[in-house]
Amino acid sequence: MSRLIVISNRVSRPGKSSNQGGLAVALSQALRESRGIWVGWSGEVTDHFTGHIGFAEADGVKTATIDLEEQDVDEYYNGYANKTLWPLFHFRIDLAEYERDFEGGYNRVNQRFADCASPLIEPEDIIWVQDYHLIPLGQMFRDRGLKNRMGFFLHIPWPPTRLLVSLPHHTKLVSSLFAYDVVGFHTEEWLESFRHYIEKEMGGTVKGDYVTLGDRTIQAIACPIGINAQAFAQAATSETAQKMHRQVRASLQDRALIVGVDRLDYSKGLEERFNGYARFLKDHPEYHRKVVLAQIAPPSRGEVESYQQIRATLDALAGRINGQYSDVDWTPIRYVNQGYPRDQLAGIYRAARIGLVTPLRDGMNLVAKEYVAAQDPDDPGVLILSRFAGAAIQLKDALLINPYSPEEMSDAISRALDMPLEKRKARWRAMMDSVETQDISWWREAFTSRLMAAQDKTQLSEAE
Ligand code: GDG
Repeated sequence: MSRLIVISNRVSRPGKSSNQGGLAVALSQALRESRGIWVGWSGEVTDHFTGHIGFAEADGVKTATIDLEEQDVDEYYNGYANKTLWPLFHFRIDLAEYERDFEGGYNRVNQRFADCASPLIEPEDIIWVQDYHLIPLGQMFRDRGLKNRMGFFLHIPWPPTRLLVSLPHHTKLVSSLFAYDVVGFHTEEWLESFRHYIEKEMGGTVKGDYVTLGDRTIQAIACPIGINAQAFAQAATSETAQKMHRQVRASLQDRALIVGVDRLDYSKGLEERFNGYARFLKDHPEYHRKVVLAQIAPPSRGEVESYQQIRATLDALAGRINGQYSDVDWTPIRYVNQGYPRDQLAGIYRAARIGLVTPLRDGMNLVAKEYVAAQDPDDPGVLILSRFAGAAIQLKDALLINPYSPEEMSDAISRALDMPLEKRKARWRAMMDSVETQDISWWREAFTSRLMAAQDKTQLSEAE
């Protein structure tokens, strides 16, 4: 069995299993079984970059991490990754900042990853690079003579060509993807945009899954990420979850709970969600005092200005809506800027009659799937989901809405609250089937099996 080498911006600390995200769990299993290594930034900042690698092992998973300099973090992580690529890839060119220093820092840190990881890699290893922080890394490995099978997975959307061309040196960045053997996206829509760019902007060709640019042919595929559905469903009935469930229900006094859970990010459509909910309160006075929206939004990327702005906007908006509609014994929005451990979160999902997931643009969105997995099969809640989340392709039995329309959001909320049990069950069953079938192990297998098979074709063309 080939060793799997996973490389991502951050490495999830092994061992904290109950709090680990699905991705960490899925990758950990494959890493453990293949005796592989997970390589990434430690999250630590050092005065001078030395290239020192910190090795650790927990639960049978080996990790190799490097520390970065403050300038690296500013230019690569806060800069190019989160001020340039993140907004651009979420269709927000109005928020994207194009600074030469960011691009320079991004390339420098990718070179640092390449320098540190290359000596750890053996010829038979399979390399799997994760996400927009490390797009050019594969090319840098090839420049260092690595011939391994290499895959890349993009966890965020791929933007339309007309937006992508606003990025300085976009052709250089995109061509570097041709160093990989397999490049994966969550949905056909993102894959289509990628192919469009290659054909129209670069004169490449597409034949089925094969995309050719110059003398390189790679496979570009859609491979939707899932969650560990079984584990999540179990978490929702754990003792911790039940306790949380009871606590939340007791605080509601028979009111219906609507829940939102998102990193505090402008792509998640929180402002539009609050406005849609306000519209619901305006349109449906009969529901006053009968519903509560709990929005859990742990702050993220607080060093980036656009995140400080969205936070200030939401503070003001939640205050305004609560000011307008609250009573001394009822507050329509509970806006919470803290995170909860996974089991507690699962209990909150299960207590909620509606899961309100309304990103303006999202590669996939795992919260939608977690909400489904956490429901009580005998009395499931209703998922309201943005059409612009990758997850909408699979979760067709959610109430799909345009998150920019407060009216659609208002109508969907009242429809969900009025939905009879049998209809809720039927919709939930269909969604749960999809969440269970295309779960996180399915995703990992689907991608890595493509990557393993990719070698055959390379060998063939070398032999020809
Ligand atoms: C990127 C893409 C794609 C959130 N608050 C708490 C908490 N979370 C967990 C959720 C969920 C995860 O964070 C968020 O995942 P999403 O998929 O919703 O969004 P991103 O963070 O933007 O992820 C996205 C994903 O990558 C995977 O490819 O789906 O489109 O943007 O798992 O549960 N977890 C806990 N407490 C919290 O308060 N424990």
